[in-house]
Order: sequence, then C-alpha cells, then structure tokens
Amino acid sequence: MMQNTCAYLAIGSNLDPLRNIRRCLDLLRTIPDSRMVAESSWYLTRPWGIVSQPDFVNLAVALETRLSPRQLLAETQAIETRLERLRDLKNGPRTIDLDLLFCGDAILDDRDLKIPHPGLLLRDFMLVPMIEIAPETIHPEFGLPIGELTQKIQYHQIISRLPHAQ
Ligand code: PH2
Ligand code: MG
Ligand code: MG
Repeated sequence: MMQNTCAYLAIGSNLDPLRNIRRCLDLLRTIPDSRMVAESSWYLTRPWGIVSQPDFVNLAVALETRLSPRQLLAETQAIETRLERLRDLKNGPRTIDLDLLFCGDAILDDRDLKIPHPGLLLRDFMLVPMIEIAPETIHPEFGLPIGELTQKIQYHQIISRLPHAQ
C-alpha cells in the first residue's frame, strides 16, 4: 500500500485568470486518490520572463495524494490540456500553468520533471503562496523549513494579494 504524501502545486494564469483558476481548482478536486487540503490566497503578480504580457494571478495548493510524482504530473498535464493550454511560447501567456513544487520529500532531477521545482526559491510568486499554507515544510535539499528560505528570492513579482471573493 502506497503512503499518503503531501504534494504542493503552483497555479498561474494570465488569460481570463479568475475564471481559469476556478475551473482548475474544480478539476484538481477530481484527481483520483487525492484530496485538496489547503489553498493559499490569490496573488496578482507582474509577469516574469516575457514582461510584455498581462499580469498573472498565482497561488499554491496542497494535495494529500497516493499518486506518485509521475502520476501527479500526468494528472496536472491533463488539466492543462482540458483548460486549452497552448504550448507555443515558453514563458508566454497561458490559460493555466500547473507546476509541481514538492511531492513529500521526493527529489527528482529528470529532464521533464524536477522536484522540488527549480524556480521555487527564486520566484516570490511560487514561494510566498506556499509559505502561506505550509511554512514549516522542510525543503528536502536544504533541510530547512521553507519559511526560512526567503533570502534566495531573485524575482519579486507580487503586486498584491487579491481579496478572497472569487
Ligand atoms: N509563469 C511563467 C512565466 N512568467 N510570471 C508570473 N508572474 N507568474 C507566473 O506563474 C509565470 C510568470 C512560466 O511558467
Ligand atoms: Mg511555470
Ligand atoms: Mg509549467
């Protein structure tokens, strides 16, 4: 019997973001053998990478799951496809981007799947929402709670926290 692990996902959207994030959260609740146990605030953020595109909305969620990191990746990619995510421009506008931040204490360095997410500690729009819901989570590579790892942030994109009336 597989162990339950706690996975953390980053969600981002800059095309009709309020609607697409709501749809994404509904689909995340349908992932088998998994349960959404926390959702951060929604953050309005300036685009990182390609700057001439609409602002993003970013948040993080926690999923208790029996799925492996690869199974979870397949589920999140299926949700991106359902939400008509096009993969034409790297770092360009998207209806939804679902990134795996942590899967328990797994460390993976495959070409198509790196866990913890390599951008987590660099990008405030990934780290700040995750700290909001799970500040004590130990980073498997640094052995420290993520709440103590904010000094590595290089990209400060957060404009504001949205009022939670979505
Ligand atoms: N995602 C990107 C590129 N740039 N900028 C912000 N603010 N938020 C994102 O989620 C984001 C981005 C590619 O995944
Ligand atoms: Mg991303
Ligand atoms: Mg992605």
